[in-house]
Amino acid sequence: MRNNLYHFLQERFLSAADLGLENAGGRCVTYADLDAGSARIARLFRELSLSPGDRVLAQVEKSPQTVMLYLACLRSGMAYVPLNTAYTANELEYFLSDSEPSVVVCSPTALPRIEAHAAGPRVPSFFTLDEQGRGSLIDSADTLPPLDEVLELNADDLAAILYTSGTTGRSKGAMLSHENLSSNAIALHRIWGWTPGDVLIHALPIFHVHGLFVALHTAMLNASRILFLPRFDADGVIELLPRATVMMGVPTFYSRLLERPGLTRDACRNMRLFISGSAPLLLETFETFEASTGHRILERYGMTEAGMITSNPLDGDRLPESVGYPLPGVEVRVADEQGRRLPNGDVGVLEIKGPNVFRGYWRAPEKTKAEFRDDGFFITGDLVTKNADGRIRIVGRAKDLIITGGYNVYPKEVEGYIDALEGVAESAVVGIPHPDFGEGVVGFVVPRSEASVSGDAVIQSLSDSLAKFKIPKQIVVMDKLPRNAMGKVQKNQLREQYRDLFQTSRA
Ligand code: MLC
Ligand code: AMP
Repeated sequence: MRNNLYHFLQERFLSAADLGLENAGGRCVTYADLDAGSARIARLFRELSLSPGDRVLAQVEKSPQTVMLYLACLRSGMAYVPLNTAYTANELEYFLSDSEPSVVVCSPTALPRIEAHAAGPRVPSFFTLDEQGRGSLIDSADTLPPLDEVLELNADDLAAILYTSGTTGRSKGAMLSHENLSSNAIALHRIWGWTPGDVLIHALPIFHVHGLFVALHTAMLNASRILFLPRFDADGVIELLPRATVMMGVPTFYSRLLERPGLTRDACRNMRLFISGSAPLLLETFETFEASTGHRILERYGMTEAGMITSNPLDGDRLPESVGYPLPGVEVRVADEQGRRLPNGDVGVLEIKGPNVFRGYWRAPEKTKAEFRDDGFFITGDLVTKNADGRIRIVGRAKDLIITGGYNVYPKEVEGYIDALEGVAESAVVGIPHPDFGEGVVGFVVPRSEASVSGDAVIQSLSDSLAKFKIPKQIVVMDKLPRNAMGKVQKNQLREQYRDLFQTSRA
Protein backbone atom coordinates (compact mmCIF):
# COMPACT_ATOMS: atom_id res chain seq x y z
CA MET A 1 0.00 0.00 0.00
CA ARG A 2 1.34 3.42 -0.94
CA ASN A 3 0.09 5.34 2.07
CA ASN A 4 3.22 7.36 2.68
CA LEU A 5 2.49 10.98 1.81
CA TYR A 6 6.00 11.22 0.41
CA HIS A 7 5.02 8.83 -2.41
CA PHE A 8 2.29 11.22 -3.56
CA LEU A 9 4.53 14.26 -3.38
CA GLN A 10 7.56 12.63 -4.98
CA GLU A 11 5.58 11.12 -7.82
CA ARG A 12 4.30 14.56 -8.77
CA PHE A 13 7.21 16.88 -8.02
CA LEU A 14 9.81 14.78 -9.78
CA SER A 15 7.88 15.42 -12.98
CA ALA A 16 9.45 18.89 -12.81
CA ALA A 17 12.69 17.92 -11.12
CA ASP A 18 14.49 21.10 -12.17
CA LEU A 19 11.92 23.38 -10.51
CA GLY A 20 11.63 23.75 -6.74
CA LEU A 21 12.21 26.32 -4.02
CA GLU A 22 13.53 29.53 -5.49
CA ASN A 23 14.81 32.45 -3.45
CA ALA A 24 14.24 36.10 -4.36
CA GLY A 25 17.57 36.15 -6.22
CA GLY A 26 16.45 33.24 -8.43
CA ARG A 27 18.64 30.56 -6.80
CA CYS A 28 16.78 27.29 -6.85
CA VAL A 29 16.96 24.22 -4.65
CA THR A 30 15.29 21.88 -7.08
CA TYR A 31 12.85 19.06 -6.40
CA ALA A 32 15.64 16.69 -7.39
CA ASP A 33 17.80 18.33 -4.68
CA LEU A 34 14.99 18.03 -2.12
CA ASP A 35 14.55 14.38 -3.00
CA ALA A 36 18.28 13.60 -2.72
CA GLY A 37 18.82 15.78 0.37
CA SER A 38 15.88 14.22 2.22
CA ALA A 39 17.16 10.75 1.27
CA ARG A 40 20.52 11.54 2.87
CA ILE A 41 18.86 12.75 6.08
CA ALA A 42 16.75 9.58 6.00
CA ARG A 43 20.04 7.62 5.84
CA LEU A 44 21.25 9.56 8.87
CA PHE A 45 18.10 8.55 10.76
CA ARG A 46 18.80 4.93 9.80
CA GLU A 47 22.38 5.23 11.09
CA LEU A 48 21.01 6.60 14.36
CA SER A 49 18.83 3.49 14.59
CA LEU A 50 15.61 5.49 14.79
CA SER A 51 12.34 3.59 14.50
CA PRO A 52 9.15 4.67 12.74
CA GLY A 53 7.08 6.87 15.02
CA ASP A 54 10.13 8.34 16.77
CA ARG A 55 9.87 12.09 17.15
CA VAL A 56 12.15 14.53 15.38
CA LEU A 57 11.77 17.90 17.02
CA ALA A 58 12.82 20.96 15.03
CA GLN A 59 13.02 24.57 16.10
CA VAL A 60 14.72 26.04 13.08
CA GLU A 61 14.45 28.98 10.71
CA LYS A 62 12.85 28.56 7.32
CA SER A 63 15.21 27.26 4.66
CA PRO A 64 15.09 24.64 1.88
CA GLN A 65 17.08 22.37 4.20
CA THR A 66 14.27 22.61 6.77
CA VAL A 67 11.96 21.32 4.06
CA MET A 68 14.42 18.47 3.41
CA LEU A 69 14.31 17.60 7.09
CA TYR A 70 10.52 17.47 7.03
CA LEU A 71 10.50 15.34 3.88
CA ALA A 72 13.10 13.01 5.42
CA CYS A 73 10.73 12.44 8.34
CA LEU A 74 7.87 11.63 5.97
CA ARG A 75 9.86 9.18 3.87
CA SER A 76 11.29 7.34 6.86
CA GLY A 77 8.13 7.30 8.97
CA MET A 78 9.35 9.64 11.75
CA ALA A 79 6.93 12.03 13.45
CA TYR A 80 8.00 15.59 12.64
CA VAL A 81 7.52 18.03 15.53
CA PRO A 82 8.05 21.59 14.29
CA LEU A 83 8.13 24.44 16.81
CA ASN A 84 7.63 28.16 16.43
CA THR A 85 11.04 29.85 16.41
CA ALA A 86 9.64 32.50 18.76
CA TYR A 87 9.31 30.05 21.65
CA THR A 88 11.64 30.75 24.54
CA ALA A 89 13.88 28.17 26.23
CA ASN A 90 11.35 28.10 29.02
CA GLU A 91 8.51 27.13 26.66
CA LEU A 92 10.76 24.64 24.91
CA GLU A 93 11.41 22.69 28.04
CA TYR A 94 7.83 21.50 28.06
CA PHE A 95 7.84 20.45 24.39
CA LEU A 96 11.04 18.49 24.92
CA SER A 97 9.75 16.58 27.89
CA ASP A 98 6.29 16.01 26.42
CA SER A 99 7.30 14.82 22.96
CA GLU A 100 10.38 12.85 24.06
CA PRO A 101 12.18 13.32 20.77
CA SER A 102 14.92 11.01 19.53
CA VAL A 103 16.40 13.83 17.46
CA VAL A 104 16.43 17.57 18.13
CA VAL A 105 17.40 20.05 15.42
CA CYS A 106 17.88 23.68 16.44
CA SER A 107 19.90 26.77 15.58
CA PRO A 108 23.58 26.72 16.57
CA THR A 109 23.00 29.60 18.99
CA ALA A 110 20.16 27.82 20.79
CA LEU A 111 22.02 24.51 21.07
CA PRO A 112 23.71 24.96 24.47
CA ARG A 113 20.43 26.10 26.07
CA ILE A 114 18.40 23.28 24.56
CA GLU A 115 20.97 20.62 25.36
CA ALA A 116 20.90 21.71 28.98
CA HIS A 117 17.10 21.39 29.12
CA ALA A 118 17.09 17.98 27.50
CA ALA A 119 19.35 16.29 30.02
CA GLY A 120 17.27 13.40 31.31
CA PRO A 121 16.81 9.66 31.07
CA ARG A 122 16.42 9.70 27.28
CA VAL A 123 18.93 12.06 25.76
CA PRO A 124 18.20 12.73 22.08
CA SER A 125 20.75 13.23 19.31
CA PHE A 126 21.29 16.94 18.66
CA PHE A 127 21.94 18.62 15.32
CA THR A 128 22.11 22.22 14.22
CA LEU A 129 20.63 24.00 11.23
CA ASP A 130 20.98 27.74 10.72
CA GLU A 131 18.94 30.11 8.57
CA GLN A 132 21.38 29.60 5.69
CA GLY A 133 20.57 25.89 5.82
CA ARG A 134 24.01 25.03 7.20
CA GLY A 135 24.90 23.10 10.32
CA SER A 136 25.75 19.69 11.68
CA LEU A 137 22.53 18.15 10.32
CA ILE A 138 23.49 18.78 6.72
CA ASP A 139 27.22 18.20 7.35
CA SER A 140 26.48 14.77 8.78
CA ALA A 141 23.93 13.82 6.14
CA ASP A 142 26.07 15.03 3.23
CA THR A 143 28.73 12.42 3.93
CA LEU A 144 26.17 9.62 3.62
CA PRO A 145 24.75 7.87 0.57
CA PRO A 146 21.05 8.61 0.00
CA LEU A 147 18.53 6.11 1.31
CA ASP A 148 16.16 6.10 -1.62
CA GLU A 149 13.61 3.83 -0.02
CA VAL A 150 10.28 5.36 0.99
CA LEU A 151 8.90 3.44 3.94
CA GLU A 152 5.62 1.59 3.46
CA LEU A 153 3.19 2.66 6.15
CA ASN A 154 -0.35 2.30 7.33
CA ALA A 155 -2.59 5.23 6.43
CA ASP A 156 -3.01 6.21 10.06
CA ASP A 157 0.70 6.12 10.92
CA LEU A 158 1.99 9.35 12.38
CA ALA A 159 3.47 11.96 10.06
CA ALA A 160 3.68 14.90 12.46
CA ILE A 161 2.80 16.21 15.87
CA LEU A 162 1.88 19.88 15.89
CA TYR A 163 1.51 21.58 19.23
CA THR A 164 -1.52 23.75 19.68
CA SER A 165 -2.20 25.69 22.83
CA GLY A 166 -4.90 24.43 25.12
CA THR A 167 -7.53 26.31 27.06
CA THR A 168 -5.94 25.06 30.26
CA GLY A 169 -2.74 26.87 29.33
CA ARG A 170 -0.76 23.75 28.41
CA SER A 171 -0.08 22.95 24.77
CA LYS A 172 -1.38 19.72 23.32
CA GLY A 173 0.31 17.80 20.54
CA ALA A 174 -2.10 17.10 17.69
CA MET A 175 -1.16 13.78 16.07
CA LEU A 176 -1.53 13.95 12.30
CA SER A 177 -1.34 10.87 10.16
CA HIS A 178 -0.16 10.42 6.60
CA GLU A 179 -3.77 10.01 5.54
CA ASN A 180 -4.81 13.21 7.34
CA LEU A 181 -2.23 15.15 5.39
CA SER A 182 -2.53 13.48 2.00
CA SER A 183 -6.35 13.56 1.89
CA ASN A 184 -6.33 17.26 2.68
CA ALA A 185 -3.56 18.08 0.20
CA ILE A 186 -5.27 16.21 -2.63
CA ALA A 187 -8.63 17.87 -1.91
CA LEU A 188 -7.12 21.36 -1.81
CA HIS A 189 -5.07 20.80 -4.93
CA ARG A 190 -8.26 19.94 -6.76
CA ILE A 191 -10.70 22.54 -5.42
CA TRP A 192 -8.28 25.44 -5.87
CA GLY A 193 -7.78 24.45 -9.48
CA TRP A 194 -3.99 24.15 -9.46
CA THR A 195 -2.79 24.04 -13.05
CA PRO A 196 0.55 23.40 -14.73
CA GLY A 197 2.61 26.57 -14.67
CA ASP A 198 1.20 27.87 -11.38
CA VAL A 199 3.86 29.66 -9.31
CA LEU A 200 3.37 30.07 -5.55
CA ILE A 201 4.60 32.92 -3.36
CA HIS A 202 5.51 31.26 -0.07
CA ALA A 203 6.10 33.81 2.70
CA LEU A 204 4.54 31.91 5.62
CA PRO A 205 6.47 30.28 8.43
CA ILE A 206 6.84 26.50 8.02
CA PHE A 207 6.19 25.38 11.58
CA HIS A 208 2.40 25.59 11.30
CA VAL A 209 -0.30 23.94 9.22
CA HIS A 210 -0.72 26.89 6.87
CA GLY A 211 2.85 27.25 5.58
CA LEU A 212 4.02 23.67 6.08
CA PHE A 213 1.08 21.63 4.86
CA VAL A 214 -1.42 23.76 2.96
CA ALA A 215 1.06 25.80 0.95
CA LEU A 216 3.90 23.32 0.47
CA HIS A 217 1.86 20.20 -0.17
CA THR A 218 -0.45 21.73 -2.76
CA ALA A 219 2.42 23.35 -4.65
CA MET A 220 4.49 20.15 -4.52
CA LEU A 221 1.58 18.07 -5.76
CA ASN A 222 1.46 20.48 -8.65
CA ALA A 223 5.23 20.36 -9.27
CA SER A 224 5.11 24.12 -9.07
CA ARG A 225 7.87 26.66 -8.84
CA ILE A 226 7.78 28.01 -5.26
CA LEU A 227 9.08 31.52 -4.60
CA PHE A 228 10.32 30.77 -1.13
CA LEU A 229 10.82 33.79 1.14
CA PRO A 230 12.40 33.46 4.58
CA ARG A 231 9.61 35.59 6.05
CA PHE A 232 6.82 37.92 5.02
CA ASP A 233 7.92 41.32 3.84
CA ALA A 234 5.33 43.38 1.93
CA ASP A 235 7.78 45.04 -0.48
CA GLY A 236 9.52 41.75 -1.20
CA VAL A 237 6.20 40.11 -2.02
CA ILE A 238 5.10 42.96 -4.28
CA GLU A 239 8.31 42.64 -6.24
CA LEU A 240 7.62 38.95 -6.81
CA LEU A 241 3.92 39.29 -7.70
CA PRO A 242 4.48 39.63 -11.48
CA ARG A 243 6.30 36.27 -11.46
CA ALA A 244 3.62 34.45 -9.48
CA THR A 245 0.09 33.10 -9.91
CA VAL A 246 -0.92 31.97 -6.37
CA MET A 247 -0.34 33.39 -2.91
CA MET A 248 -1.44 32.21 0.53
CA GLY A 249 -1.38 34.35 3.63
CA VAL A 250 -2.89 35.32 6.93
CA PRO A 251 -5.05 38.47 6.90
CA THR A 252 -2.15 40.59 8.22
CA PHE A 253 -0.28 39.86 4.95
CA TYR A 254 -3.13 41.38 2.97
CA SER A 255 -3.63 44.42 5.18
CA ARG A 256 0.13 45.10 5.06
CA LEU A 257 0.21 44.73 1.25
CA LEU A 258 -2.61 47.25 1.02
CA GLU A 259 -0.47 49.87 2.74
CA ARG A 260 2.02 49.77 -0.13
CA PRO A 261 1.55 51.91 -3.25
CA GLY A 262 3.06 49.10 -5.35
CA LEU A 263 0.02 46.87 -4.88
CA THR A 264 -1.67 47.57 -8.22
CA ARG A 265 -3.65 45.69 -10.83
CA ASP A 266 -0.58 45.71 -13.01
CA ALA A 267 1.58 44.12 -10.30
CA CYS A 268 -1.05 41.36 -10.01
CA ARG A 269 -1.47 40.86 -13.76
CA ASN A 270 -0.34 37.23 -13.70
CA MET A 271 -1.95 36.32 -10.39
CA ARG A 272 -4.72 33.76 -10.47
CA LEU A 273 -5.55 33.32 -6.80
CA PHE A 274 -5.03 34.99 -3.43
CA ILE A 275 -5.99 32.77 -0.49
CA SER A 276 -6.45 33.89 3.13
CA GLY A 277 -6.91 31.97 6.35
CA SER A 278 -5.83 31.21 9.93
CA ALA A 279 -7.76 34.24 11.22
CA PRO A 280 -10.85 36.21 10.16
CA LEU A 281 -10.41 38.36 7.06
CA LEU A 282 -12.08 41.72 7.64
CA LEU A 283 -14.71 42.89 5.17
CA GLU A 284 -12.74 46.10 4.73
CA THR A 285 -9.58 44.21 3.74
CA PHE A 286 -11.53 42.05 1.28
CA GLU A 287 -13.16 45.08 -0.34
CA THR A 288 -10.09 47.30 -0.50
CA PHE A 289 -8.05 44.46 -1.90
CA GLU A 290 -10.60 43.91 -4.64
CA ALA A 291 -10.67 47.63 -5.44
CA SER A 292 -6.85 47.81 -5.64
CA THR A 293 -6.12 44.60 -7.51
CA GLY A 294 -9.35 43.34 -9.07
CA HIS A 295 -8.98 40.09 -7.06
CA ARG A 296 -11.52 38.70 -4.63
CA ILE A 297 -9.49 36.99 -1.91
CA LEU A 298 -10.58 33.39 -1.42
CA GLU A 299 -11.06 32.77 2.30
CA ARG A 300 -10.80 29.29 3.78
CA TYR A 301 -10.93 27.96 7.31
CA GLY A 302 -8.99 25.29 9.15
CA MET A 303 -7.18 24.33 12.29
CA THR A 304 -4.16 22.36 13.45
CA GLU A 305 -6.27 19.34 14.38
CA ALA A 306 -7.90 19.04 10.98
CA GLY A 307 -5.95 20.91 8.34
CA MET A 308 -8.40 22.66 6.07
CA ILE A 309 -12.10 22.25 6.77
CA THR A 310 -14.01 24.65 4.54
CA SER A 311 -13.23 26.90 1.61
CA ASN A 312 -14.93 29.47 -0.54
CA PRO A 313 -15.37 28.18 -4.08
CA LEU A 314 -12.83 28.91 -6.79
CA ASP A 315 -15.65 29.37 -9.28
CA GLY A 316 -18.85 30.77 -7.89
CA ASP A 317 -19.45 33.19 -5.07
CA ARG A 318 -16.32 34.04 -3.09
CA LEU A 319 -17.98 35.93 -0.30
CA PRO A 320 -16.40 38.08 2.38
CA GLU A 321 -17.09 37.16 6.01
CA SER A 322 -17.78 33.59 4.95
CA VAL A 323 -15.48 30.58 4.91
CA GLY A 324 -17.47 28.76 2.25
CA TYR A 325 -18.31 25.08 2.05
CA PRO A 326 -16.90 21.91 3.60
CA LEU A 327 -14.07 20.31 1.64
CA PRO A 328 -14.93 17.13 -0.28
CA GLY A 329 -15.11 14.23 2.18
CA VAL A 330 -15.55 16.47 5.24
CA GLU A 331 -18.84 16.21 7.13
CA VAL A 332 -19.91 19.17 9.24
CA ARG A 333 -22.74 19.89 11.63
CA VAL A 334 -23.65 22.88 13.76
CA ALA A 335 -24.46 21.70 17.25
CA ASP A 336 -25.47 22.88 20.68
CA GLU A 337 -23.44 22.18 23.80
CA GLN A 338 -24.77 18.62 23.97
CA GLY A 339 -23.85 17.92 20.38
CA ARG A 340 -27.43 18.09 19.10
CA ARG A 341 -27.72 19.30 15.52
CA LEU A 342 -29.19 22.82 15.24
CA PRO A 343 -31.44 24.15 12.47
CA ASN A 344 -29.88 26.13 9.62
CA GLY A 345 -29.17 29.73 10.58
CA ASP A 346 -28.77 29.06 14.31
CA VAL A 347 -25.45 29.83 15.96
CA GLY A 348 -23.70 26.77 17.34
CA VAL A 349 -20.35 25.04 17.56
CA LEU A 350 -18.99 23.51 14.39
CA GLU A 351 -18.38 19.77 14.67
CA ILE A 352 -16.53 17.90 11.95
CA LYS A 353 -15.65 14.41 10.76
CA GLY A 354 -13.50 13.24 7.88
CA PRO A 355 -10.16 11.85 6.74
CA ASN A 356 -8.50 15.15 7.62
CA VAL A 357 -9.39 14.96 11.33
CA PHE A 358 -6.41 14.17 13.55
CA ARG A 359 -5.82 10.97 15.50
CA GLY A 360 -5.95 12.59 18.92
CA TYR A 361 -3.69 14.48 21.30
CA TRP A 362 -0.27 13.03 21.99
CA ARG A 363 -0.28 11.04 25.21
CA ALA A 364 -3.48 12.75 26.38
CA PRO A 365 -6.37 10.33 25.81
CA GLU A 366 -8.66 12.13 28.23
CA LYS A 367 -8.20 15.44 26.39
CA THR A 368 -8.86 13.67 23.12
CA LYS A 369 -12.01 12.09 24.51
CA ALA A 370 -13.29 15.44 25.75
CA GLU A 371 -13.10 16.94 22.26
CA PHE A 372 -14.79 14.16 20.33
CA ARG A 373 -18.46 13.12 20.35
CA ASP A 374 -19.27 9.43 20.67
CA ASP A 375 -20.11 9.26 16.96
CA GLY A 376 -16.64 10.48 16.03
CA PHE A 377 -17.32 14.17 15.38
CA PHE A 378 -14.58 16.54 16.55
CA ILE A 379 -15.70 19.67 18.42
CA THR A 380 -13.84 22.61 16.84
CA GLY A 381 -14.80 25.23 19.43
CA ASP A 382 -15.64 27.69 16.64
CA LEU A 383 -19.08 29.32 16.68
CA VAL A 384 -20.67 29.32 13.28
CA THR A 385 -23.86 29.48 11.28
CA LYS A 386 -24.71 27.34 8.29
CA ASN A 387 -27.25 28.43 5.70
CA ALA A 388 -29.58 26.24 3.68
CA ASP A 389 -27.07 25.66 0.89
CA GLY A 390 -24.36 24.65 3.38
CA ARG A 391 -22.28 27.85 3.44
CA ILE A 392 -20.49 28.40 6.75
CA ARG A 393 -19.88 31.71 8.53
CA ILE A 394 -17.70 31.97 11.60
CA VAL A 395 -19.32 34.28 14.10
CA GLY A 396 -17.20 33.75 17.22
CA ARG A 397 -15.34 31.27 19.37
CA ALA A 398 -16.58 29.11 22.19
CA LYS A 399 -12.92 28.76 23.26
CA ASP A 400 -11.08 31.56 25.03
CA LEU A 401 -8.55 32.17 22.28
CA ILE A 402 -6.87 35.21 20.76
CA ILE A 403 -5.58 35.08 17.18
CA THR A 404 -2.92 37.70 16.57
CA GLY A 405 -1.35 37.94 13.13
CA GLY A 406 -2.35 34.31 12.57
CA TYR A 407 -0.78 33.01 15.79
CA ASN A 408 -2.92 31.61 18.59
CA VAL A 409 -2.58 32.88 22.12
CA TYR A 410 -4.44 31.26 24.96
CA PRO A 411 -5.21 33.92 27.61
CA LYS A 412 -5.00 31.38 30.40
CA GLU A 413 -1.33 30.72 29.72
CA VAL A 414 -0.41 34.42 29.73
CA GLU A 415 -2.56 35.13 32.79
CA GLY A 416 -0.71 32.35 34.63
CA TYR A 417 2.62 34.09 34.06
CA ILE A 418 1.29 37.55 34.95
CA ASP A 419 -0.39 36.32 38.13
CA ALA A 420 2.90 34.81 39.28
CA LEU A 421 4.65 38.21 39.14
CA GLU A 422 5.39 39.96 42.38
CA GLY A 423 2.81 42.58 43.33
CA VAL A 424 0.11 41.19 41.02
CA ALA A 425 -3.18 40.14 42.59
CA GLU A 426 -4.88 38.97 39.40
CA SER A 427 -5.13 39.57 35.69
CA ALA A 428 -7.28 39.07 32.62
CA VAL A 429 -5.89 38.79 29.12
CA VAL A 430 -8.10 39.60 26.12
CA GLY A 431 -7.83 40.28 22.39
CA ILE A 432 -8.68 43.81 21.26
CA PRO A 433 -9.12 44.78 17.57
CA HIS A 434 -5.70 45.69 16.18
CA PRO A 435 -5.12 47.37 12.81
CA ASP A 436 -2.10 45.21 11.92
CA PHE A 437 -2.54 41.91 13.77
CA GLY A 438 -6.36 41.65 13.69
CA GLU A 439 -6.37 41.17 17.43
CA GLY A 440 -3.78 42.56 19.81
CA VAL A 441 -3.09 40.93 23.17
CA VAL A 442 -3.93 43.19 26.13
CA GLY A 443 -3.38 42.41 29.80
CA PHE A 444 -5.56 43.90 32.52
CA VAL A 445 -3.67 43.75 35.78
CA VAL A 446 -4.84 44.32 39.35
CA PRO A 447 -1.98 45.00 41.80
CA ARG A 448 -2.03 43.66 45.32
CA SER A 449 -3.00 46.29 47.88
CA GLU A 450 0.05 48.33 48.82
CA ALA A 451 1.90 47.14 45.70
CA SER A 452 2.49 49.26 42.65
CA VAL A 453 2.80 47.65 39.25
CA SER A 454 3.89 49.24 36.00
CA GLY A 455 2.84 47.96 32.61
CA ASP A 456 6.36 48.20 31.22
CA ALA A 457 7.72 46.14 34.10
CA VAL A 458 5.11 43.43 33.50
CA ILE A 459 5.97 43.28 29.79
CA GLN A 460 9.67 43.18 30.59
CA SER A 461 9.23 40.39 33.12
CA LEU A 462 7.34 38.21 30.66
CA SER A 463 9.97 38.39 27.96
CA ASP A 464 12.13 35.60 29.37
CA SER A 465 9.21 33.23 29.68
CA LEU A 466 6.94 33.78 26.72
CA ALA A 467 7.24 34.08 22.94
CA LYS A 468 6.96 37.72 21.84
CA PHE A 469 3.68 37.29 20.00
CA LYS A 470 2.03 36.17 23.27
CA ILE A 471 3.25 39.14 25.30
CA PRO A 472 0.60 41.84 25.72
CA LYS A 473 1.13 44.83 23.46
CA GLN A 474 -0.39 46.90 26.27
CA ILE A 475 -1.02 46.48 29.97
CA VAL A 476 -3.87 48.33 31.67
CA VAL A 477 -3.51 48.55 35.44
CA MET A 478 -6.86 48.68 37.22
CA ASP A 479 -8.27 48.48 40.75
CA LYS A 480 -10.47 45.50 40.07
CA LEU A 481 -11.66 43.35 37.20
CA PRO A 482 -15.31 43.54 36.16
CA ARG A 483 -17.14 40.43 37.36
CA ASN A 484 -20.67 39.12 37.03
CA ALA A 485 -22.88 37.98 39.91
CA MET A 486 -21.22 34.55 39.79
CA GLY A 487 -17.81 36.13 40.23
CA LYS A 488 -16.72 35.38 36.63
CA VAL A 489 -14.50 37.98 34.96
CA GLN A 490 -16.46 39.83 32.28
CA LYS A 491 -13.99 39.74 29.42
CA ASN A 492 -16.64 40.98 26.99
CA GLN A 493 -17.00 44.13 29.03
CA LEU A 494 -13.24 44.72 28.88
CA ARG A 495 -13.22 44.10 25.13
CA GLU A 496 -16.11 46.52 24.67
CA GLN A 497 -14.74 49.24 26.93
CA TYR A 498 -11.25 49.13 25.40
CA ARG A 499 -12.23 48.36 21.81
CA ASP A 500 -10.47 51.50 20.49
CA LEU A 501 -7.24 50.97 22.41
CA PHE A 502 -5.21 50.25 19.27
CA GLN A 503 -7.17 52.32 16.83
CA THR A 504 -5.23 55.56 17.11
CA SER A 505 -1.72 54.17 17.09
CA ARG A 506 -0.04 51.12 15.56
CA ALA A 507 1.19 49.44 18.71
C1 MLC B 1 5.47 39.11 15.41
N1 MLC B 1 5.10 39.81 16.51
C2 MLC B 1 3.80 39.60 16.73
C3 MLC B 1 3.39 38.72 15.72
N2 MLC B 1 4.43 38.44 14.92
N3 MLC B 1 2.97 40.06 17.67
C4 MLC B 1 1.71 39.65 17.62
N4 MLC B 1 1.24 38.80 16.69
C5 MLC B 1 2.05 38.32 15.72
N5 MLC B 1 1.60 37.46 14.80
C6 MLC B 1 5.89 40.68 17.39
C7 MLC B 1 7.33 40.74 17.00
O1 MLC B 1 8.05 39.82 17.77
C8 MLC B 1 7.72 42.18 17.31
O2 MLC B 1 7.96 42.35 18.65
C9 MLC B 1 6.46 42.94 17.01
O3 MLC B 1 5.40 41.99 17.18
C10 MLC B 1 6.40 43.50 15.61
O4 MLC B 1 6.83 42.52 14.73
P1 MLC B 1 6.81 42.68 13.17
O5 MLC B 1 8.20 42.88 12.68
O6 MLC B 1 5.78 43.64 12.76
O7 MLC B 1 6.34 41.21 12.84
P2 MLC B 1 6.78 40.31 11.68
O8 MLC B 1 8.06 39.65 11.97
O9 MLC B 1 6.63 41.09 10.40
O10 MLC B 1 5.65 39.16 11.77
C11 MLC B 1 4.30 39.43 11.54
C12 MLC B 1 3.72 38.34 10.64
C13 MLC B 1 4.04 36.98 11.31
C14 MLC B 1 2.24 38.57 10.51
C15 MLC B 1 4.39 38.38 9.26
O11 MLC B 1 3.51 36.98 12.62
C16 MLC B 1 3.53 35.82 10.53
O12 MLC B 1 4.18 35.36 9.59
N6 MLC B 1 2.35 35.30 10.87
C17 MLC B 1 1.80 34.11 10.23
C18 MLC B 1 1.38 33.11 11.26
C19 MLC B 1 0.90 31.79 10.63
O13 MLC B 1 1.53 31.24 9.72
N7 MLC B 1 -0.21 31.27 11.11
C20 MLC B 1 -0.75 30.00 10.61
C21 MLC B 1 -1.13 29.11 11.76
S1 MLC B 1 -1.92 27.64 11.12
P3 MLC B 1 9.01 43.43 19.19
O14 MLC B 1 8.74 43.45 20.64
O15 MLC B 1 10.33 42.89 18.80
O16 MLC B 1 8.69 44.71 18.51
C22 MLC B 1 -3.56 27.87 11.47
C23 MLC B 1 -4.51 26.94 10.84
C24 MLC B 1 -5.07 27.62 9.63
O17 MLC B 1 -3.92 28.78 12.13
O18 MLC B 1 -6.29 27.73 9.47
O19 MLC B 1 -4.24 28.04 8.82
P1 AMP C 1 -4.75 26.78 15.02
O1 AMP C 1 -5.05 26.09 16.30
O2 AMP C 1 -3.55 27.65 15.04
O3 AMP C 1 -4.75 25.83 13.93
O4 AMP C 1 -5.95 27.78 14.78
C1 AMP C 1 -7.20 27.33 14.40
C2 AMP C 1 -8.24 28.38 14.61
O5 AMP C 1 -8.00 29.49 13.74
C3 AMP C 1 -9.61 27.91 14.24
O6 AMP C 1 -10.20 27.10 15.23
C4 AMP C 1 -10.32 29.21 14.03
O7 AMP C 1 -10.74 29.75 15.26
C5 AMP C 1 -9.24 30.09 13.44
N1 AMP C 1 -9.36 30.27 11.97
C6 AMP C 1 -8.70 29.63 10.99
N2 AMP C 1 -9.10 30.08 9.78
C7 AMP C 1 -10.02 31.04 10.02
C8 AMP C 1 -10.81 31.90 9.19
N3 AMP C 1 -10.72 31.89 7.86
N4 AMP C 1 -11.68 32.75 9.80
C9 AMP C 1 -11.79 32.78 11.14
N5 AMP C 1 -11.07 32.02 11.97
C10 AMP C 1 -10.20 31.16 11.42
